[in-house]
Amino acid sequence: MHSGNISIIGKPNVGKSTLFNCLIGKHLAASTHKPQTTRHKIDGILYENKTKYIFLDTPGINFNIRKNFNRILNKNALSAMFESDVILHIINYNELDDEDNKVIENIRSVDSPKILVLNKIDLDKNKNNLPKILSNIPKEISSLYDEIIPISSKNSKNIEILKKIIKNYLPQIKEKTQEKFFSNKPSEFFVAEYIREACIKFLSSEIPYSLHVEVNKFDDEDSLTSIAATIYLKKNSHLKIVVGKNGAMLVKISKYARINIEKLLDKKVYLKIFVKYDPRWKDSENFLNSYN
Ligand SMILES: Nc1nc2c(ncn2[C@@H]2O[C@H](COP(=O)(O)OP(=O)(O)OP(=O)(O)O)[C@@H](O)[C@H]2O)c(=O)[nH]1
Ligand SMILES: [Mg+2]
Repeated sequence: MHSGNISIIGKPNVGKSTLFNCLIGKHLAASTHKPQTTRHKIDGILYENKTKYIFLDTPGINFNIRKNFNRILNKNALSAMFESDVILHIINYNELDDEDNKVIENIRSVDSPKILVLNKIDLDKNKNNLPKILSNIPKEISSLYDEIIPISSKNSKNIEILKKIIKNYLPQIKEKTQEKFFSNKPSEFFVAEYIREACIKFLSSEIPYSLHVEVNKFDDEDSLTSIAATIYLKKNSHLKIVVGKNGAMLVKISKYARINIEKLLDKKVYLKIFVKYDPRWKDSENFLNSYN
């Protein structure tokens, strides 16, 4: 069997998490229209074609940084490259800007095989653009990569071809048995992520960036999983927005999270979410340490 780590890296918002979910066929990683959605390195395991693919989704690499928090996100994303047998560098199909170039500077020093993935080709209404776009990539950049492939994560276009290409670069191992796990992260992690994803989707721009979710109880019984979680907010004034009129926003967030948790666990879920004001979460050492 072939097996190895494949890291998915790139600047924010190019579709890394969407591709990650598409590759493993499960909604594991939060993916939204807002940049800097992903905070953690997330692994997802796929057994297919006599191959064990261990995909790593990473936070968008953002070099406009002054804050500790962003620095930690970047460190996590970049460190994933060094644990990888293959690196997938994702860009928007028709764009290669300064932010992408900074990622390229970091990739340069890594020995692993590299694949440049041009995502979102479904947006290319004039299909003839693609050959031109490919030939416009400067030779100095294209020569860094072992393969270049245009895809659409949204429409699953060229995803099977991408998996086959990746397989060619993965080492062979003796292992024959398949583990049951689809990730090394515990279920609690995904519960917190679905709640955070719902917040990013339903709340206006600045609030989701300054909140943090913790799972306080996870009782897995035969027919029902009972879960309690808390959303911690950095500003007191955000409390009434997150709860909403007569609790309507919290109901919406809970419903979105519960439906996704039920799909993941394949079980009925009872989910209770609390909302609290905690101005210190972003600087707390525990919190920062959880981002590895
Ligand atoms: N049209 C189109 N949109 C896509 C495609 N892939 C991703 N998107 C959209 O791009 C946006 C960003 O997607 P994400 O998967 O969250 O991007 P990301 O790179 O993980 O972002 P960060 O975690 O913030 O770095 C979302 O609105 C996606 O729906 C694609 O193939 N086609
Ligand atoms: Mg992401």
